[in-house]
Amino acid sequence: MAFSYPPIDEEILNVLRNREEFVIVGHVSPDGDCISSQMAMKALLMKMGKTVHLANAGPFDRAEIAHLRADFLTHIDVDLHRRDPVVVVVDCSARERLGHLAKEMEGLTTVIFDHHSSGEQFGTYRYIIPRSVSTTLIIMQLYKALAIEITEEVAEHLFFGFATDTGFFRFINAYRGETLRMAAELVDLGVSPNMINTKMTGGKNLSYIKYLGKLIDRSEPHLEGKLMTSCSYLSDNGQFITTDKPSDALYSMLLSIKDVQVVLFFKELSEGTTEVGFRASHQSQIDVGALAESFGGGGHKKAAGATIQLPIEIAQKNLLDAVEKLI
Ligand SMILES: [Mn+2]
Repeated sequence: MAFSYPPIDEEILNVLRNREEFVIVGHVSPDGDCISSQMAMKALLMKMGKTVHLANAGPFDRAEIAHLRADFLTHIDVDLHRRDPVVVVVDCSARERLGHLAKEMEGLTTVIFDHHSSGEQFGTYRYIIPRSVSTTLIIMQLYKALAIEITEEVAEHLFFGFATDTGFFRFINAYRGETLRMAAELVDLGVSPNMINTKMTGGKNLSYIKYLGKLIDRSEPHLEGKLMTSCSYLSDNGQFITTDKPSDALYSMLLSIKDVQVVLFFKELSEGTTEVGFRASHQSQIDVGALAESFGGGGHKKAAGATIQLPIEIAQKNLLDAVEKLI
């Protein structure tokens, strides 16, 4: 029952070995795992002597990654496309989650490294391991397969993505010793979990904490307390720094309420556009990844997201109806 990573196809390794120019792409609204995977993949290809570009449609609105914005292209322009680079997609298996870059990379050889289970398959080559707790640990397999040394800097990227997606070890299940052994290997390469935790959780503004308080204040139970919702409105933008997302803290607080199975967080992006965050409790049978997918989004069984082209009140009503059918 213990899990281990399957070998990476020789075909994929050969594309990385034989081609010269690469664009590494991640999903929109990148998180720690996405950005760290992009950085670690860049370091790997640089070590192999390749020409490498990073691209992400953004926005870089999470505090822990905001300082990296300048390292990323926002477009694959015509000149770059003409040189026929290989596109390496990390932490994303649904084309829609690439934003405008999806269209810009059409016609290029595409290799996907990911751990999301939802979404319609795309790409020329794929190494998708839904049981991997983070995409960075998939990139770590690639370092091993290509026998490239993991430097301390790369180890930090790999650990950072792992720490983000496991809620700092909290979401790891039984029989997953391989994950802890890989984390231990990274710590022995010089990573300080203590320092990574400070990087992930520290440095916040007071306004962020007050915004979190507001979101908790607006939370409401539905379906006899099995569903909790909260929402963020356009009018919050003037009052709080809403670009620092307190959603992870919000989810863990609302999921800690007795009997809660699903948490939905609605964020009004514009008059007619609503971003929805989905979380399911550990005990819940509901697959929020599939639910998000039915609204044009995607993700995992326990955590997912979707952007819906409807006003926030209507998006809320539609989601409530959908969850009621599942509970
Ligand atoms: Mn991830």
